[in-house]
Amino acid sequence: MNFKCITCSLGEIIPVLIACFSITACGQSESEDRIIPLPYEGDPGELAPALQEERTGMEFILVKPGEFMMGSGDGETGPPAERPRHRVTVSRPYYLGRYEVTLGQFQGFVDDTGYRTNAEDRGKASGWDGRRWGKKKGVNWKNPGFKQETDHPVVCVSLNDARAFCRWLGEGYRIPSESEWEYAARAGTDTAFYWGTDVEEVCRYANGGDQSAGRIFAGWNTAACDDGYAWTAPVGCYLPNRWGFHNMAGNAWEWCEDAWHGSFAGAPSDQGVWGEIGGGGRRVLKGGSWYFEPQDLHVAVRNSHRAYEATNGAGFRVLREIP
Ligand SMILES: [Ca+2]
Ligand SMILES: [Ca+2]
Repeated sequence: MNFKCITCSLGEIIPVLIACFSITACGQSESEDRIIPLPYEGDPGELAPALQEERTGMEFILVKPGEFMMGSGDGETGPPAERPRHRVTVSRPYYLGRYEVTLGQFQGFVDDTGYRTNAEDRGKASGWDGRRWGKKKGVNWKNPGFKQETDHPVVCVSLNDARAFCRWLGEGYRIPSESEWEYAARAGTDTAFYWGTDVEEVCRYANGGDQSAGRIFAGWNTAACDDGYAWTAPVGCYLPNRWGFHNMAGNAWEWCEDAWHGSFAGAPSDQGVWGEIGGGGRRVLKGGSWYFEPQDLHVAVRNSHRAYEATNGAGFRVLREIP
């Protein structure tokens, strides 16, 4: 395991996990052999609280069963798409990535397989270029329109691309359902933000539209604080939620498998995907992105794109099932 430290604008030195790649042939199914339990002194018969995927260095945190209230509450400003708030029971434990998938991890997948993303095949992706929003020719994960390091979240990846990355990791890896995602993001909280109700704390927990962005992008309604990054930031550069997940708010939108519905009316009360798995219509994205105004980085925020669409604000996080 390799670590490096970066200096955030917050003035802190924070260790950031760097991917370690030992490339194996495409299509090999070695996921069980590649899993390394992280140090754990508990009962050997218990599920380890965290695992590491050896080839990529990705860390996964155990999410235990429970119940939660999904969507925006009565006192919150969320739109109709985040309502009605409804109870969801999570009956099956799972592991979820501690961080968004990084540019370096996605590079390892492409190096191993020769995979071409939807944005590369289509010759374009959508996003903000510093002056306007829209589709941009030549924009893709290698060239999102701004500088990234290998420990930033990969962006300009479609849901199809994210699914392909999961297949490469092996059996049991997949994109989470929206309820699995929001349960982990809330981490036992029921407030608008997973750090509480104070929007002024946003720069401690999330990379959103802040003073760094406001100095570059004229007219942005930014947070009063400075998180140090106008575009994407290294994963893990901000405080985690109570269960240890980083960047569930901001940095990059994260794909979920659920088909898009304009409200939660009729939503499932379990952790299953709402709609068929693998569909190509509009699918859900969660968590907001680096360009978001602070109040919009609340935990219930949701958006949608078609499964082939890519933007420079969206990436993904991986779930690992427990057999
Ligand atoms: Ca920022
Ligand atoms: Ca995120």
